[in-house]
Parts: sequence; C-alpha cells; structure tokens
Amino acid sequence: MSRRQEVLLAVVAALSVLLGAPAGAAPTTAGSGNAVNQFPEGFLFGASSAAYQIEGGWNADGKGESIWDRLLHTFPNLTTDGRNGDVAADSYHKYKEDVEALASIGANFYRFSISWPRILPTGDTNVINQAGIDYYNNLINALLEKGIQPLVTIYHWDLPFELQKLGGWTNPRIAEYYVQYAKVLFENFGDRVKLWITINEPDMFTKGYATWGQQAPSVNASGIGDYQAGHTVLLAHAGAWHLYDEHFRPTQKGKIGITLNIDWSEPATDSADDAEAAERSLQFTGGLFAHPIFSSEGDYPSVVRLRVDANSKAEGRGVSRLPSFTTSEVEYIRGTSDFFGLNHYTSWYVADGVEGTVPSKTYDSGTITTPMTEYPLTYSAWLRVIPSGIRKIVNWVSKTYPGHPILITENGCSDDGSTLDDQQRIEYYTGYLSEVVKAINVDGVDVIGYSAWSIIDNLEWMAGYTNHFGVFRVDYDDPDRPRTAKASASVLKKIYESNSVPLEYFTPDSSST
Ligand code: GBH
Repeated sequence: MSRRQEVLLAVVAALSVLLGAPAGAAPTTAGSGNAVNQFPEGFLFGASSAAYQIEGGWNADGKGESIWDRLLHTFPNLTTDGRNGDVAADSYHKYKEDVEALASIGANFYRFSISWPRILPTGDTNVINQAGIDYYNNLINALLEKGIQPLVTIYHWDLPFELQKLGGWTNPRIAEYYVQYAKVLFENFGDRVKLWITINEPDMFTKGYATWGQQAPSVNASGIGDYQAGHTVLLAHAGAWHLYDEHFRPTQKGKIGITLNIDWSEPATDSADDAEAAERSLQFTGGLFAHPIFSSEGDYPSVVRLRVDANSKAEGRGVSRLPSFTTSEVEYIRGTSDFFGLNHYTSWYVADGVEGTVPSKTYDSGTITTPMTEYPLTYSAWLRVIPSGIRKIVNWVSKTYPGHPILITENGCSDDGSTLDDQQRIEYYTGYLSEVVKAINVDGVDVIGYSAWSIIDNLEWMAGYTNHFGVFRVDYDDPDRPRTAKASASVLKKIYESNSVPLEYFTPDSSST
C-alpha cells in the first residue's frame, strides 16, 4: 500500500468513527444509507468496444464496405502506424475469447456495436446478410450463457459506403435507412437484447463531415457539413426510438437511448466571461445533441441557435449553417431517450475568445480550449487523468437535463503497450470511479451503470494500434491476436464484484484529485 493510500485510509477510518460507523467501513451518507464508496444495489458494471475497432473480417462472408474501410484503404497512411481495421483484433473469429475476458472481470454487461454493412451490405434491406446475423446471434448467446447482458450500440461510426454515395449523414433521407436498419436489429436480436444505444458520439463522428483525415468519410465542409449531419442524426435517433417504443417495447420490454461524449469544461479563470464560455462550450458539444432530446422544451440550445445564425449572416450567407427543425420535428425528437448515455474521458480549461477556422463549430462557440497541464498525461495526447471532471460532468448533466438516469457508456485511458503492469490505468479507473460513487452517494446524481473503455486493445481510429485502451492486451504482431489480462483487469474485477470502490483504492477527498 502506498503512503498516499495509507493516509487516505486513516482519514476514512477517522470519519467513520466520527459518524459512528464500524471501524474499517466508509462513512454512510444521509441520502442513500450506503457507505460512500458503495454503489447502489443493481448498479451495472461493464466494458465496451466497437465493431470496426475489433472485428476485422472487413469483407468476410458477404459483409459490405463501410466508410472506414473505404477511407483507410484509399489513404493507408492516415493512421499513425499505417494499419487499418481489416483484421483488427479478429473478434469476428475470436469473440469467445472476448466473452471470456468479460466474464473474468465480473462484467454484468458488454457494450459492443453492430456493423451496419455486415448486416446490410448495401445499407438497405434489399440484402440481409445471414452470416452477419449469425455472427451477432453467436456473440449474444455466448454472453448470455455467461450471465452477461448484451448492450448493443446500433451505430458506432461505420456507415455502409453505399449510403455515403448519397451524401452519408448530410442527406436527411439517411435517417429513413437508419430506422430500417434498426428494425432489422430489433426483429432479429430484440428477444435477447434489452439495452440499446441508437448512436455513439454524434459530436465526434460528424467531424467526418467537417474535417479531412480525422474521421470517415472525411468530407471537408467545416461548420456546415457537421451541423447538417448532426441534424440527420437527431432525426434518425428519434425515428429508431419511436419505432422501438411503439412496435417493439410492448413485447421486448427493453430500454433505448443515445450516447453523447462530453468532456468537462473548467473555466480558465474565475471571470464571469470564462464561466459563461465554459458553459457555452458544453452547449456546443453536449447540448447540441442533448437539448433537442433531453430538455423539456426541445430543439437546439438557444445559445447555439443564436450564434450560428448570427455568424452565418455576418458571413453573408442566405441560409444558416445550422438547419432548423419544424415544430413537429421538435416534438418528435423531444423525450426520445430512456437514459442519458455518457462517454467521458477528460477535462479542459475553457476561456472566452475566438479560435478555429471560419466557419467552424469551434469558431461559432466563441471559446478557447487549453489543456490542464498540471494533470498527468496518458499515452493519448488529448487525454489527461482528471478524476474530478467526471463528478462535475454527471452533476452538470443531471442539473441541466433533470429526470434522466445516466449510464456511463465509456471511460478509460491509453497506454503505450509496453507493459502489462498498467499502474496509470489503475489510478485512472479507481480515481474516476471514486468520483462517480461520490456523485451518486454525496451529490444524489442518478448514475445507473458504468462501462470501461475498452475490454481489449483495439484500433484507436487514426492513432491505429499505437494507443492501447484495453484492460486486456492484444498482441497485434501475432496473427493469432492473443489476449492477455493487464493488472487493471483484476482491479476492475474487485470493484465490479464488491459493487464498491474498495477502501484501498477509494479517494474520499476530491481536493486531492
Ligand atoms: C471514444 O471517443 C470513442 O467512442 C471510441 O471509439 C474511442 O476509441 C475512445 O473514445 C477513445 O478515444 O487525436 O487529438 O485528434 C472519445 C472521443 C475520439 C476523443 C478521438 C479524441 C482524437 C483526438 N475521442 N479523439 S486527436
């Protein structure tokens, strides 16, 4: 035990005595009656992955091409190591080993995504690829045999290339194709899948319509294509929710929601302008997608609407770069999520000011973002270990959109692949989970589950296989892609199986994080 841990234990023991708890137990909190390091009964613990990042089998058994296949085949040097997802971790063949890994950490659920072109090679339902259906049936059944609940992400960025020919997400009709695809999934898997995520991180993947070389399809229409694609995403998401709600929920009785990625924005100074800028940056990343779905009034946040309209006008445009919803569309989208899926990794300082190209979402937001350099860096240049940020963001979500249970669908960090003794990841998970459990027990935030990113090392998009996010290592130089547990796997197991952050790992005082 480290000196720091000893000190923390002493503090917890002293508090326990003060509050009359048995020695060695953490103090209980007024609200829940739970010890402060104890998760509520029935809390869900899991781990996540995504199809393109692990499956491989890019053209196996009738799978169609996705926009990621096309982009990385056409421009092989876009990734840091020049590698792509053709084989990845070969989970298309080795999914049973992934299930073993999940079982070994005591996961209650596995969040994986389904590859749209593996099910529908043309993007439409004129061809249904039975081999794709079989693959996911096998995976789902293998999970259920181990008592692990499947949580399916319907879309994690791998659009069928055939639909990109129509403009991809910038074409509003893609929403109709998406709903047809979701219907095929509900029909084939909904008897056993009771938790669905419609879409993963629209803020991230719509950058594929705003930039070159960061995301597929790399259509470089900054500040226009990203808003247009996001507009379609919201309609697609709502369409799938309504379809499930009306036609499948009555018999299948599951839950369906969306996952948004929101980093925490810490005001750079204590000026009122920077406080407002930090809130604005949350609105331009999270609020852009959350407000239409989770707020009581619906539609885009007014700060986003006003700024993009004003900038568009100032640029001499006759059409706002941010599309508008009709009144009936606002109503159609509002309230269409059974929970708030949240991916959270890190935090940034945000100041009032202007940066970014004209036009761009960054420019529209009127914010300047800088790294919090006093916190440790992981192996990813954008990812610092800032545990207090997760407590702040779940508090922000629950205050800004009250009444929606929060499911943390991703959280994790990267290593360089050189060691199985991943001490930084242990610090990361135990630090962040300490903040999550305090958000629940001390702040009263309704967090219902937590999923680690990722169960295995995988293709980290443009970083290729150089950023290792797994609690299991995958040897990418071995054609067999063997999986080996890292030290963090056994720590997650202790947390998941005890339904608590054990005191040796618990950070009672946020000021130390
Ligand atoms: C999630 O994105 C994704 O859902 C998941 O697929 C991904 O593997 C995981 O997190 C880890 O990144 O290199 O400066 O261009 C979280 C958002 C997407 C943020 C990639 C950082 C790269 C920034 N991340 N992005 S940079």
